[in-house]
Parts: sequence; C-alpha cells; structure tokens
Amino acid sequence: MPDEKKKIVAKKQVNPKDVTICDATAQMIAKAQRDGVELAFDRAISMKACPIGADSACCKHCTMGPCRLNAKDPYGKVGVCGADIDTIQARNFGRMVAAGTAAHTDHGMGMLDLFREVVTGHNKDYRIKDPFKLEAVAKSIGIETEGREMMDIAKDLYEELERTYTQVDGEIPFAKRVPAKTLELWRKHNLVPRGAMREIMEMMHRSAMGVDQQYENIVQQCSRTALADGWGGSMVATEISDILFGTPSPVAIETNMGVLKEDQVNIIVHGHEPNLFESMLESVNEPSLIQAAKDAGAKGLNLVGMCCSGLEMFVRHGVPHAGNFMSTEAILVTGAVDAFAVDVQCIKQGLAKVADCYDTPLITTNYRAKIEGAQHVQFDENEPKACTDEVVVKAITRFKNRTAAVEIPPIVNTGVHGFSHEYISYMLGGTFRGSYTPLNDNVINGRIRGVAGVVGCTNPRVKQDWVHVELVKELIKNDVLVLQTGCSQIALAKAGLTTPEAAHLAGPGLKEVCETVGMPPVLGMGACVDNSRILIAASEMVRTGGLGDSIADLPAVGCAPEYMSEKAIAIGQYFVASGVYTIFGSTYPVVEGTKFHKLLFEGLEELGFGKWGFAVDPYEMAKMMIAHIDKKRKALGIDKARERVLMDMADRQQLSA
Ligand code: NFS
Ligand code: SF4
Repeated sequence: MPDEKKKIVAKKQVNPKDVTICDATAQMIAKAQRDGVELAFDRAISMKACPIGADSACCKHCTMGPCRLNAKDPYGKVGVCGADIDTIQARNFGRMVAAGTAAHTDHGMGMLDLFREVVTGHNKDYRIKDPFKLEAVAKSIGIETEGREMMDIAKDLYEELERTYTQVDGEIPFAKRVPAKTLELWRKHNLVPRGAMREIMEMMHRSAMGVDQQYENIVQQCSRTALADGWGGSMVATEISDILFGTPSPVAIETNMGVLKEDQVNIIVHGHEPNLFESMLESVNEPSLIQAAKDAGAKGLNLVGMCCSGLEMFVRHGVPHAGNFMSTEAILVTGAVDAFAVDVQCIKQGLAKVADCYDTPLITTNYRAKIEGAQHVQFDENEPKACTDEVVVKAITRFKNRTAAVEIPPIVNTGVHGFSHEYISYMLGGTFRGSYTPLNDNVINGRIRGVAGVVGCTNPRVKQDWVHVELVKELIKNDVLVLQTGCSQIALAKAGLTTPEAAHLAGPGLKEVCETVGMPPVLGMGACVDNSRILIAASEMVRTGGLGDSIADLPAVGCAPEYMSEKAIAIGQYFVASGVYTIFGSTYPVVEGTKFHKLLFEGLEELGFGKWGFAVDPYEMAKMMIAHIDKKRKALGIDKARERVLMDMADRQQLSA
C-alpha cells in the first residue's frame, strides 16, 4: 500500500471490466483503486476529449488566434487570417504526419548511427549478426556484393542509407524496392521522398501560418513526408536492426503480466530502440550481477519487455513480453517491478507517479526523453553496459528493500511470433525455393481471401484490446490472413490467437493453409517500425505476379483499430499513399462532409492510391475491409476462383461427413 503522501486518488473511478478485456490489467486497475492510485484509465473519464480538437476544427498556428471553427457548420466561419476548415484540418493533419515521421526516422537514424560506429570499428560492443540480411538489403538497392568483403559492403550500405535522411534532391534509396507501377504513380504526383529531414522540414514550413492554403497541395506533402517514414526511416530502422541484432524467425514466447516472478528481480524495458534492450540482455546474463541478485535473496534476474522495443526482443530473442501501451502503468501496481527502464516514445509521464507509489525506480536512459521525477542514467552505445548494469544494480537494491505488497496476475499466454517477410517467404516456399508464389497461389485460388495488416496502439478511450481481438477474429473467420505489428499483436497474443491451434477459428480456406504449413492465422511481425516488413511483403506479392501490377491492386487492407499516436497517423498515410485502404478506429481528426474529408476518404483512391476509412465498431470495420478485398478480387478477375474453392471444400466436407 503506497505512502499516504504519495497517493493521487482519482476523482472518478472506472469499472475495470468496462475499460479492458485484459484480465491482468483489470486486476491491477482494481488493486490501484484499493491502493488509492490513479491511472490513465481514470483520467480518461474525467478528462473528456475536447470536441473541437477532436474534429481538428481549431488552429493555434499564430497569435491572431487560436481560432475555433464550428464542425456543425464547417464553412460558416474562417480563422482571423481567413484560413478555412480544409486548410486548418489539412495543416493539423500534416503536422501529425510530420511528428510521427520524425519519431520513426529519428529512431532509424539512431540505428544507423550505431551501424556507422560498428562499421568503422569505433564500436566493438555490437556487431553484424546477420550478414545474409546485410547482403540482401545491399543488393536490393543496387550495391554490388559479388566477391566483396562484408565490411566493404556494409560501408557502402551505410553511405547509401544515410541519404534516406540527408539527401536534398533525388529519391530515397528504398524507392528502388517499390513496385514499378506504384513508383510511377508517385513520380507523377511528385511524391517520391527526397530525404526525410527535407520532407519533415517542408511539411512544417508549409503548414505554418500563411504558407500552403490549398488542402490538396498540403495532402501531397503529407504523403511525401509519410512515405519518407514507411519506405525511409521505419524501413531503415527495421533493416539495420535485423542486420545488427538478427532477423526474426518464429519462436514460441510468453506474454502477459504473469511473466513477472515474485521471487526474482524483475526488470522491465519499455520503449522503442532495441539497442538499449540488447545491452540489457547482456547485463542480466552477467555472472557477477546474477550472483548479486542471489546474494540479495532472489532466485535470479528476470528481464521482460513492454510495447515496441519489447516486441523487437520478443520476435528476435524470445524475451517474454508483459503487455501493451495501456498496461504500462497497471503493471507497476503489481509491486513486483524492481526497475522500469525506458527510452523514447509512448512513455506516459503518469508512470513517474505510479512508480513512486510502489517505490519502483523509473529510469530514463535517453537524453531526448527525460521525465520529471524519474532517475536518469544515460545510455551510451559506446559503453552500453555502464547504463544497463546500473539499472540491474538499482533493481537488485529495490528487490532487497521491497516494501510494497506483491500481487502478480497469474496469467501467461504463449504464442508464436517473429514472422519477418523473409521468413514468410521461406515458410511458404521452403528452404531452397523460398518465394511468395505459394502465398499468391493461395490468394488467387481463394483459400486465402486477402491479407490484412492489423496494427497499432491501445487507447483508454476504447475498451483495451477488445476492438483488436474482435476485428481479427472476424477477419480470420472470413479467410483473411492477418499480419500484425505493435501493441495490437500483444492484444492478440493475450487472446491466444497467435498459436497454430488458433487455425480452428479461421474459415475453411485459411484453416487449410495454416494447417498445411503449421502456422497461426495471425502472424506477429514485430514493432511498429516493422510495418515496413508489411510494405516489403506487399511489394513481393506484386513482384511475384498474378495479383496486379501495383500495391493498390492487391486484395489487401490495413487497420489501426485503437490507435492514439501521431506515429499511427504517419503510418496510415504511408499505407494509403502506397495503395492500401486503411481504416482507423477510436476517433479520426476530421470533420465529415468537408472537402478535405472527401479527398482522404474517396479522392485519393480515384487518383490510384489507397484511401482512408473510419469505424468504431470492429464488426463494421471487418465488413468494410472484407468488402474492399472482394472488390479487389473482382477487379483482378479472381472472385470466381474463391467460390469454386469453397464449393469444393463444402463438397469434401459433405463427403467426409
Ligand atoms: Ni506503435 Fe510502439 Fe504501442 Fe502505439 Fe506506442 S508502443 S510504435 S505507437 S502505443 S503501437
Ligand atoms: Fe487563426 Fe489563421 Fe492564426 Fe490559425 S493561422 S490561429 S486560423 S489566424
């Protein structure tokens, strides 16, 4: 029970079962209420969302305002400068895209900085773990690899990829991976990113007071900026992390709060950059530190992940994962967390107060992201263990002096995760002829109706995990293969859908494919930056043939049903610009009936791109996604094949009955 002085009792308290379907999180919300500790769930009900802001109908880009327009009569008013609703919404949207893109590209740049240090020999703590991936990535952007030393290829790759950020003119390197027809469309609309820094800068400039005031033109830069994320910063983050830390392949892994151990020193790492976590893994395996933990009376050191860096370790090394974004405060309520180390992104400031209530050291490790009330131990890649060893020592000290009563929800789920796009090709095509042909064949013959990426955050404005889980169940039931990243993947892992046995929840076609290959109907691919893996998988499907000439032709859809972050908006926009119909849930920052809304939700598709969609209800989302998949199947002329295959299957079932 926390110290009286530390408590921050919520004004209004939620009913745990109303706000989450995660039983462990619900149990901890109830405990927090007994302990007198407020969580984001409670704050979300007393802090109502501002309705004008939710519609993105306000502007504070200069001090003649802030100006508020009326969403009920969107064209009835303009701002002091004369900006109309379309300009205001498009500018706000553009700045969300810029912020999201900046987050992913800064993360990717961090990985590239480390890669440079390793390649130049300045850093000996990390090394190239996957030389095959290095070669494949180098080849994919035209770097000569035949008969060359690995380090020479790596140097060239570094130099090429640096252009993703710093180039002022031309096309970013990974544009070479985009299917020809998609790239042609981008070129026609002047959307191929030059360099991420330039695009983000231009987006910020154009959305400032008195600059770009034509919503279509603003959306053009939104797309170009977002593409610098998906095919730029995020893709660099994924590829370099694979090269340095290993490319994921499927492992059976444990998730949920039950991965904490009462008799061990529990250390959680939460954030986004895998370098901290990789070093933490070394620290917890250090014999002297293990001994110190034992001397303190613990059975050992227990390292656990949360959110996206947790997912990177989950899919690369099988490190257990304790939960997604809306469980980060709740897990501290267990009293069992001996250190909570964070780096960047999605780290609620509210963690500081909750950690303080349970005497858990909250440790920030990245100079970019300090938190008032937290301890800071700077992480330096050139001396990584200095920081991570210190975190372990702090955790051991806290374990020794544990005063908080420990209550760990006894729930552990096991799923199979780590489906990189390379592995999908290998899994379906076999070791010697790894290819996407079997996937395409199964889509063409209709066993797999289409592919859906279900990704993104959890958000206290909707019941945690519920929309993710219901939506995915609906999709697989209808033979849609689901690819997952980010917090969404943890929602499904907790619901038990990432196991091969979950195939029995799939429709007959998908079930047959899953059972033949031994794969789950829901494939966890990694963190949010790993949405780039979905882009590459989509490009491979186009290249393999039989499903059209561009990403927009594929029977594929995307969805972030419980999103909250600006990063999600950037991801949504790069999927749309790449040709994918992308549906968001919870809320969408636009006034319906405006020209800006019409452009995002209809106009972009007419130009040959994907388009945005919005729904709150998971069944409605599934319906929209399946209808789109069927529309694409029809356009490809493969709608009949599916009818045949299902009829065959029904016949076969009848025969065996
Ligand atoms: Ni993605 Fe990862 Fe989670 Fe959302 Fe946050 S952790 S980068 S933004 S909340 S999925
Ligand atoms: Fe108001 Fe225009 Fe200034 Fe925005 S830029 S705050 S709409 S005056």
